[in-house]
Amino acid sequence: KIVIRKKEEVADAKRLISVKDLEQAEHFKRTPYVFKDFLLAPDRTGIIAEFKRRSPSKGLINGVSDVAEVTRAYNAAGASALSVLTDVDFFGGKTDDILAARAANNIPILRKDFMIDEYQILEAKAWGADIILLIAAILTPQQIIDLGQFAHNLGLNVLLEVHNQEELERSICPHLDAIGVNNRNLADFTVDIQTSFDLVNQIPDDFLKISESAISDPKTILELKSAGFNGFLIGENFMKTDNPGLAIQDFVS
Ligand code: IGP
Repeated sequence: KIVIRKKEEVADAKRLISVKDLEQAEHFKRTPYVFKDFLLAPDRTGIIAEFKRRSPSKGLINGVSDVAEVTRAYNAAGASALSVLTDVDFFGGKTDDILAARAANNIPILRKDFMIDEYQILEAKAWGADIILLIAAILTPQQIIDLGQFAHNLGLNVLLEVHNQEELERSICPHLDAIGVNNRNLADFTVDIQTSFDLVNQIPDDFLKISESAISDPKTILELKSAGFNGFLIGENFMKTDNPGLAIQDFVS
């Protein structure tokens, strides 16, 4: 399954590019943006807009759009942050997507991938990302502490993703900045926004609160906001159109 595949991927990557090489990359020196500053900025929407070519549940979503062009349009429409998939096999992502998004934008970028190893966090920093994702369903509480601390020591922001109360309770620790409730059940891919409403009050106020997946209506954002959410991760609703940049513009206006 996913963890085994990621372990192989990391082992392959390590053979090609050493930790030392990553640490010498140009972006490694930059100070990452502070996620909170952009998520809560009054002139931004709280939307974390995602660039995603394909997904395991939908197959091909968008095979034509250009990552620099789309992320620039997301940014111009008031996105608080960008989410860029770097998983190759399931999501059709690539390393260069983060580099291209970074070159085109001055807002935080989330490296959206299945993080299991410190090496991937060093990659994220070297590529110019600002936020990393830790998925509770595939990590032990100790891994979340260790990876979260490792990311914080590099100045990166940490987003923890949970699906239910049990994952939230066992995973919560001080080395996190934001907690995302994924409305998509990773086991069967069914989606239910209610997951967010059910969990929001269980998230301590010291963390930013983000609702992830299956958001397709601006009205839903208003409801999530009044329930206490600060951020809204949206991918497919924009990427499934011919022009994701135009889609976000319509969505926010
Ligand atoms: C975006 P959607 O339904 O708007 O395309 O969802 C995002 O939440 C989803 O891509 C996602 C994801 C993930 C992808 C949430 N958690 C973990 C890969 C890995």
